[in-house]
Amino acid sequence: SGNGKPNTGTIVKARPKTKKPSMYRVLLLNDDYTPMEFVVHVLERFFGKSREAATEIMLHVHHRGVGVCGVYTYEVAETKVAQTIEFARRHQHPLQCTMEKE
Ligand code: TYC
Repeated sequence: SGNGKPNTGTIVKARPKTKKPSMYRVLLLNDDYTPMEFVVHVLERFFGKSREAATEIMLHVHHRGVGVCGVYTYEVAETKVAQTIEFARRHQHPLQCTMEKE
């Protein structure tokens, strides 16, 4: 209550719930065939990375097998994964991308 009207027993405004959304890591996976330059381009185009940051992530994935492209809310992460896989497929590269809850 607390809204000035007669109290009906309905809970009017308690603390507004500002739940933080769960966040998801988007991961890029290494393979033996996708050109390094293509991976750098994907990171620039779909993940907003600079040439330098993209190269660093690409080399990390190349050497370690997997790496983080970014951390996003569920729908944004899902969209970036789909865009990456579709763009790679269209260029006939086997590049794979996935997401995991943080
Ligand atoms: N391993 C690839 C090569 O040697 C390069 C590469 C890096 C592929 C990162 C995928 O996610 C990847 N051409």
